[in-house]
Order: sequence, then C-alpha cells, then structure tokens
Amino acid sequence: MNRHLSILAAAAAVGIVGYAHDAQAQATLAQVKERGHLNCQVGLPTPGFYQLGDDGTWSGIDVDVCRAVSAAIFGDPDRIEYQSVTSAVRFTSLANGESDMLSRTTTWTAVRDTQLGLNFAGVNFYDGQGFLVPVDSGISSTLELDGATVCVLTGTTTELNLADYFRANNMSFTPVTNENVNVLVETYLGGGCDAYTNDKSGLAARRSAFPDPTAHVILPETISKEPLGPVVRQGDDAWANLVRWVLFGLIEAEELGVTAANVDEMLGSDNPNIKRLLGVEGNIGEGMGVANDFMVTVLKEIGNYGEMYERHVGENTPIGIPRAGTLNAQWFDGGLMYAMPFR
Ligand SMILES: N[C@@H](CCC(=O)N[C@@H](CS)C(=O)NCC(=O)O)C(=O)O
Repeated sequence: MNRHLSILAAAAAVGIVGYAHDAQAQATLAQVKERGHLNCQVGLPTPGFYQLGDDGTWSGIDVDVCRAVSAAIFGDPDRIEYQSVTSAVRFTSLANGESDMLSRTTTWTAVRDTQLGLNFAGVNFYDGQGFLVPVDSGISSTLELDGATVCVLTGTTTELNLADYFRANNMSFTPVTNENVNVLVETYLGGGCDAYTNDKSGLAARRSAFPDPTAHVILPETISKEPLGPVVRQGDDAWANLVRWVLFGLIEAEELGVTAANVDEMLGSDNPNIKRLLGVEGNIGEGMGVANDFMVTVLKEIGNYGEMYERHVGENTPIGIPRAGTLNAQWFDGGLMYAMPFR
C-alpha cells in the first residue's frame, strides 16, 4: 500500500472521514436529487414544531422548513423521509450522513457551530429558556425554585443553562434527566419533579397536549437566548447556501406581502424585489442549483414565514404563542426576522 492509501486506511479505521468525505460532501444537493427525496431530521413529535398526525404525516413550523427545501429542489414539498431521533443523538445522526439537514428546535451556539462539524443555516424561531410548574404549587417566579427537583432533557442547551442559572443565583437543584422527552413529561405530570424546563416554545407546545393545560403555568423569567434554526453538515457550502436562502425566501416573501394565496397574481408585479424573489427576473434560483422560480412553488405550498408561524404556533393555535412585539416579528415591526436582500 503506498503512503497515501495507508493514511486513508488509517483515517477510515479511526472514523476520521477527512478530505475524501469533504469531496463527497460537496455534492449533497446532487445526492438528494439522485435519491429522489430529502432526508430531514426532526425530533420526537412535538406539537407546533414537528408534529406527527394519526395518518403518519409530519407538520409544524420546523417541518415547513424541510418542506420548503423539498419544494425548492423537487417542486414538491413532500419528497421527504423524516428521521425522528432524540436531541441527544441529533448531531451524530447528521454527521454520519443519515440526514441531509435537521430542522428541530436546535439552538445556534458557538461550540455547536465551530466544534461539531455543523453549520447553522439561519434562525426560524427566536426563543429562550423557561420553567413550567403546576399552578397549585403556588410558585410564581423561578427565584422560588431553590432546592427544587427539575426535569430536564439530556443533550440540550437547556441542561447547561439550568446549571448556570442556579449557580448564578446561589440556588441548589436536583436534576431529573432523561433523553426521551415523553418519559420526562410523564415524570413531570406524575409529580416526579417540581418543575419542567425547556425552551419556552417547547413548554407551550408540551403543555398544549396535557390533559389539563390550564393546570400548569410558564414562569415569567427567560434565562437564556435560544435562537433555533436548521442545521447542515459543515463542508458543503452550496448545500448550506440553499437551505439558508430558502429560509430567507420565506421571510422575504412576508416582507414583500407575497402569500400562498396571491403568489400567482404577484408574478405580474412591477416591484423588482418581487420579480427577483419569484424568478421573473434574474437567475438566483439557477445559481443555487434549483429552478429559477423555486420560491413560487415554495410559497404556493407553504406560504411565507408569517403564514407558517400563524398556522403552527401562533395565537390561534393550541400552542398560542403571540408574535407581535416579540423577536419573531419582522424587523420593520421591531423583531429580528430580517432576510438578506434577494439580488
Ligand atoms: N434548543 C435546545 C433544546 C431543544 C429541545 O429540547 N427541544 C424540545 C422542543 S422545543 C424537545 O422536546 N424536543 C424533542 C426532542 O428533542 O426529541 C437545544 O438545541 O438543545
């Protein structure tokens, strides 16, 4: 074996995929097209974000990001095989190629972005961590949780923030951990811990499926920043670009007033920003390896970011998270949703 080959063999033996993998990784879009479907990773079913219907179909604001990418590539939002795995194994499952992307309430952090071989494509929900307690506990602030037992999901930022927060406030706690969110929620509902902690959206989502949601309250404090968004493997810039610009497209469409209902009519708009977004002018889609009018399909099937939000997690859903006045509002409404320009 020559030196070059023996290095490759040694790298393979210890599981280092190295540059051979990088060359392959450059072709994620080609692989997805060839395979005929997108492998999109979600978590264990969670109302509003990645929810599994009785008929086996997935829906939710995170699932819509998967569906938008599928629509952009195939002109069909449902060419997807979903992987549903726990938070604890999500990054391994992406790294070993089981999924092409993940879209599942994952927080963008420095370590994840720079040390785990991942790239974050953007943010589709700005969140923060909170605590859920039974109303009859009489607890009204997290600062009353000194000495509490707290249910927390392993492999999450939630676990790390919990420890930081109690230490910073000179309070003690006993964690009750599990990798499976369903087991953890059962533990909480069975009185196995005093409080359940997660991203506040996650608390609202879980509570919506409780036998009596009104018997539980989310405490007012938000103890962390949890910018949640889709993630891809590091090493395939073209793929990361596609996922990023599909997400920007959803956000930009809302800014420009393009909806699922009016997209056909908007094809005739004189507004140059709308013309470029919908591929009537320019070659933005082609440059990303998809059809020039990719956003037309995406918007017809999914609607813009605001439509996604209201359909899955907004005030008129069982999750009931108001958008106005929050970080998830558009930038011109005082929020952080801001698409880079389509030009
Ligand atoms: N954002 C945090 C927490 C993620 C998380 O725990 N998500 C909640 C829903 S908001 C959950 O229960 N996910 C289900 C699962 O992980 O299977 C992280 O990225 O570590």
